[in-house]
Amino acid sequence: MSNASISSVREVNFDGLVGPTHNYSGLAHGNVASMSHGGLVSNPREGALQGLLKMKSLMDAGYAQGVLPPQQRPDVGALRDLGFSGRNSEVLARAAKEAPQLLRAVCSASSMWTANAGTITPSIDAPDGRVHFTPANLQSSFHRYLEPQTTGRVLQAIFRDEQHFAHHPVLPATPAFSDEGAANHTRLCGEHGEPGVHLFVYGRQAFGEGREPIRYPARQTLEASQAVARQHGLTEAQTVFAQQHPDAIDAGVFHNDVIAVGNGPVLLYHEMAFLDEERTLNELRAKMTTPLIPVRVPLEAVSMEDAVASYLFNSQLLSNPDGTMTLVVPSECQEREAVWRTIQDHLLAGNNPISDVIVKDVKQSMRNGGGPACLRLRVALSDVECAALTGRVLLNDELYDDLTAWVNRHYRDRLAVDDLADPQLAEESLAALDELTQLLKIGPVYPFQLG
Ligand code: SUG
Repeated sequence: MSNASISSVREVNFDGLVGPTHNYSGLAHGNVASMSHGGLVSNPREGALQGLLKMKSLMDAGYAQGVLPPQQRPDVGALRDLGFSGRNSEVLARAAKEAPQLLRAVCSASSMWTANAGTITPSIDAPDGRVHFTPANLQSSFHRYLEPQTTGRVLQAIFRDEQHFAHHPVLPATPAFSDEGAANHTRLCGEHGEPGVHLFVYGRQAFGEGREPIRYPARQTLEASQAVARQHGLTEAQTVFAQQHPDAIDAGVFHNDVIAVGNGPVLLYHEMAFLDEERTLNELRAKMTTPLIPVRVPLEAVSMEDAVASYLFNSQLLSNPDGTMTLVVPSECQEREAVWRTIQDHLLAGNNPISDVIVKDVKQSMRNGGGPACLRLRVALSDVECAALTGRVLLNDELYDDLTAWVNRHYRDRLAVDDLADPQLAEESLAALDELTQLLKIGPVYPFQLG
């Protein structure tokens, strides 16, 4: 049994810090924003500060906020594994000349999107009363396949106490078990401390028959979702597996969190989210112990193009103490009239707990296809579990000031794709990360620190 009491549990959003090599290389196939912004000059400093400001404003509004560090980039070790040798500067120079796509991939700051870091089951739902973690293998693209090892070390460093936290191996990094983590997983419940039902949304079946997208890849398999549920000890009564609509994937919805968001008993979703909407809702209703509150946005209100461009559904839906919920949307939602009107007339004025909206500017991330919800990993924790965290990872004013100063000290305000081979950038990045692990007090997690 869990040692968490219902009222002491709250959701902590762990946002990923934008790393010093944040750039626009157009690496993510099927992610319309990433594909269309490839080649732009990025501003890593602005990206990191935008992320920190989002965290700070949510902390100031009373929500529990955590932070996760970025990864070691450029990943020179990955280039060495692919046959490049010599000093670091030589490896980078050769890769830039002979395989620029590989250099770009090993420089991606994609770990900022911590919704893809892994899947989490809170202790109340797990048979052993511990919080369970599985880092996502992210095998569907090379630049993201480089993340899980460090992600696992970071999660184990922070959620270190074995009495409260259990860590599982990354699923086999092969197409059959393609796993993109919490971006395709939603826990529905009453209060966060009450037992929940886990909605796993997959894009295709590896070993079964079924429809698949034609244009863009389905990144999550049913078999991966089932394996994660098994690792965490979730039963049939606690899980619903639903297929994402293949037409939505083909329209640029590469994760479920680009077209649906849930919190507590509320499921806010677009008509095109699920292949079998009725069966999905009915199964959720049958398994949940509290009434489901579906908030459906029809195609006639928000087109697929508007949904993908505005990232309306990549909002955070946060619980307030009075039972209402706040929707945290990217500023792109204000720029699309139909979307803004839907927020005002359909969501805020509708018969549901959503009572207000916060608009955040996370444009540096949005241009790579990452909105407010992509930037955070949700972990429901009791007070006791929060107290068992290792490191200085829960945001307060002092940590915010320290991180802001750290970004201003180390980050460039301009990074073009051609700058990625600059050996100086690699050195700057390592110096920044070394300082960061000390600042966060999480110990060594990066390959260069582990020798
Ligand atoms: O995997 N973009 C990410 C965006 C992930 C958004 N996450 C969620 N929806 N949860 C991706 O497509 C682009 C990186 C680049 O081009 O450097 C990128 O990987």
